Amino acid sequence: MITVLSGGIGAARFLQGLVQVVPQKEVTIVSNTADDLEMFGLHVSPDIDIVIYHLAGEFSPDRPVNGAASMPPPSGGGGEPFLQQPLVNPETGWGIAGDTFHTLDALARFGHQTWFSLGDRDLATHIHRTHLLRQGRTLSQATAEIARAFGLEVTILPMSDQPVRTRVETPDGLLDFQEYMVKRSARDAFHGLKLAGIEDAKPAPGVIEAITAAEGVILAPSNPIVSIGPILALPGVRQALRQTKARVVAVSPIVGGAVIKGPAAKMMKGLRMEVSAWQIGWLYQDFLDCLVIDNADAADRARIEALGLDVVVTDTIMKGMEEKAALARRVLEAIRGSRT
Ligand code: FO1
Repeated sequence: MITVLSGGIGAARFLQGLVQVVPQKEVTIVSNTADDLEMFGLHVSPDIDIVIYHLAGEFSPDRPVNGAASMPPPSGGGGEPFLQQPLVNPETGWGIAGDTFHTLDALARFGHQTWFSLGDRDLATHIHRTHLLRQGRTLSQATAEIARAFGLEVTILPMSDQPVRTRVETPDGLLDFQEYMVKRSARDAFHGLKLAGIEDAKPAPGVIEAITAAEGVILAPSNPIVSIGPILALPGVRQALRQTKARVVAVSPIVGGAVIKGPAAKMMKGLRMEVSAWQIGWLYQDFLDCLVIDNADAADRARIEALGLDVVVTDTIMKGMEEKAALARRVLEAIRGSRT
């Protein structure tokens, strides 16, 4: 079994590669839920949905999209179908491809806020999730039902069934994460964050077991501060990562000393951190076995090794399905120790 600690888009793209090389049934995803929000009384879990929409879609038994003829068959799966047309909107990386926004437009008439773009089909997910929660299901149970309805065989665990919410410290005071990120386009200076509710939150059922019983644990190339950070802040998670017999491998979200997309660089600088692959290794050094870094960061190798970590240098930019699968294979090799 492979367990992946996951944020949103970067993690979802990595997972598209992983499910090409590991059967879905052998993959457990622990998703950040500190970005969750309530809109129009509906519970929205952006990171969970981003992962579901990236992994759901049209499958075919043929080669992957962009796949070269020389591509070896997926290991272990023996005929796992390839995802040809993901459900996710390819332009944004969130929401559903081809979705419409009639409901949001109609809500604007009543004075509702529309800065968070919830498409009509996407809204069905949030309506259903909220319905399940009001019937008394936990977020874990609701997430499992939704993932199954989208035809997924991976296990998706929210990091916690209790609400944990990221609040960003800015010169204008504390802002809800999505207000900071989306409504105000991450323009405010980032002075730090608070995880509201973390004191009362426990890891969701199965999270600690997924870490301790896995063959390998992967930290996806996600924002270390607001995506992976909240998962690590839950009681017992860091300890489980330190104690597990599994190899723990992180994929650096840094490429050439920068972040491809999103506010991670701004947040790291705001916390007086270096924006570098080394800094990622430093943040995870107490439990990490191996850091996978991009070729563009190869100069950091010795500094990261000095932290006591193995380092794999490879191409981490995931342009097409083929590159995603190649990166996943490289990470699996790091777990199984065949090449570092
Ligand atoms: N991100 C945006 O930048 N603008 C949006 O309007 C927006 C809407 C949205 C709706 C559903 C959903 O699941 C995600 C959405 N996101 C949007 C992305 C999301 O807020 C962030 O990328 C994640 O929270 C960070 O992982």
